[in-house]
Amino acid sequence: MSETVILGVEALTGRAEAIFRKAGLSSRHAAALARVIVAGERDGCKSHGIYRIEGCLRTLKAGKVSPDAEPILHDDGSAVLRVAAGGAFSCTAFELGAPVLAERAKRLGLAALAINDCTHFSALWPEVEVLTGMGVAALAMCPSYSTVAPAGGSRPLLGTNPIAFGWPRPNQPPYVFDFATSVAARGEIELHRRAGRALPEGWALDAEGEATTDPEAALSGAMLPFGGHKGSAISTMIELLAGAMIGDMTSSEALDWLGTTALAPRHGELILAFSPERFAAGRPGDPFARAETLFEAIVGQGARLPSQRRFAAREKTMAHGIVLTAAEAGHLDRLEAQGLDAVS
Ligand code: NDP
Ligand code: PYC
Repeated sequence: MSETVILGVEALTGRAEAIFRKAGLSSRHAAALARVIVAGERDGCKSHGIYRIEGCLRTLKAGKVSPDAEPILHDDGSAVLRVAAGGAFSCTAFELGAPVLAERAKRLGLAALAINDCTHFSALWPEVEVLTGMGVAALAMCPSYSTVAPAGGSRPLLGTNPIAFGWPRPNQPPYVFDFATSVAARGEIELHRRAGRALPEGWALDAEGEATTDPEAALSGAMLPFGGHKGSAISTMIELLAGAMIGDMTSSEALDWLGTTALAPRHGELILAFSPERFAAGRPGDPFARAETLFEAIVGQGARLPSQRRFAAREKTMAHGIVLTAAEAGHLDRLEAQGLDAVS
């Protein structure tokens, strides 16, 4: 086998979708899942790319996610929208709620979408990008399952709890950041383990609470929050807003329910959308023009904007295809051929 295999975005999406359909997912869920996973590969975000297919299949096989529940939108006309995901993957629930959320934010200035009872394993930037594409600023967050020690602690309690923000920019890609509130996403630790690479210092503790650079020890120990007490507090806020407040599971409850971190976690998600025009109305200056001044000043110092690397990766893969290693391509072949039998 050659060292690498190159696939177009459409071809890889088709293959991922076929794997999910063969595993029993409805066409709607299979297509939405394939899109978000291939977007990760396309944008050079390996921690939420095709390696996640296996975890999705494991979760399906364990009966911990519905293959076909249809999301249901609950809209009482207020600023608070809900989508009940019915225990299925989150992507279709988001796709159903997003246009209504954007419309409501434009009408009221600010609106929120709570997604309940979903299995959520994906990056958040695909979601905030959809919303910026609809002309609103967006802030998305969700818990995960307990794998991160609070600052000053030594045992898993918080999740890797991602938070993402997007700001629409005229005639160019949006300003987007998206990160785990742990030093790195858990997916990064798993990728280090698979590659036999040591972790950078400061990412994790072992099961005895000692600092470790061994990915195995980190996976059975505790990850650390980014920025010490600051990341720990933001992560706690996410447990409160996107867990307790929306009546869904916190990371610790999600782990109790699932019983393992080998499967994708079930919990809720909170997405806020803002209309910059509505907030700025009657005040001096155009918010979008003022944002551009800020971005230019950042870049003017030689710094880069978040997502700049991702957008560059996207441009490259859209032109030249997605490069998979021989191991990744072989893994995909195996999942395609064996379906749920390929996973334990
Ligand atoms: P990274 O640390 O890789 O990146 C975080 C953000 O910072 C990105 O927007 C990135 O942009 C930006 N960035 C990185 N370096 C710089 C720089 N030098 N200057 C300016 N901006 C920079 O992300 P994480 O490992 O923390 O998270 C990876 C993904 O994991 C996220 O997409 C997150 O949603 C996902 N995740 C999902 C979870 C879930 O439960 N669903 C749980 C935890 C994480 P760029 O991409 O361009 O480098
Ligand atoms: O990478 O930390 C992570 C993660 C947890 C759940 C989905 N992704």
